[in-house]
Amino acid sequence: MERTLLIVKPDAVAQNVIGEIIRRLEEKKFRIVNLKMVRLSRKQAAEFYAVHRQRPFYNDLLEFMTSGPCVPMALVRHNAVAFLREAIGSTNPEEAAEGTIRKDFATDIQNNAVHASDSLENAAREVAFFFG
Ligand code: 3AN
Repeated sequence: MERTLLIVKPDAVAQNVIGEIIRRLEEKKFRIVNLKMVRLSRKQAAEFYAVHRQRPFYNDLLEFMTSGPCVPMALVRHNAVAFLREAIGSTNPEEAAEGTIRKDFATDIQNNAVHASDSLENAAREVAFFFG
């Protein structure tokens, strides 16, 4: 079993689809082992996305991620990291597969509804970031 992190981002919270996203994950056999609603501070968002600090979209990303509450959750499943990345779809919703969360709920490449850890190593770091 693996543990990974999903964040329902502020755009999806504003669309009232927290429950629908959770329903889809539970249907795919992810077990929620931790969950909360938080409004990230600028400092927290900067730390979480530090890997992107040289990218041109970094400032906009921090603005977006601090624009409203988000819902991080720790999920457990066999092969959780890869399965979750598949379930959310491509970063750019125009490239996301049918039936993925981003295909259905993302607005654009920045306002893309959810975050999911991209490796087991990052999953451990990101789960610890929110849940200690
Ligand atoms: P993913 O979330 O699919 O792992 P990353 O890690 O490359 O994608 O990007 C982190 C976040 O940064 C994305 N979820 C998105 O909100 C934002 N982002 C990524 N690429 C772009 C881009 N080209 N323009 C604007 N925002 C972007």
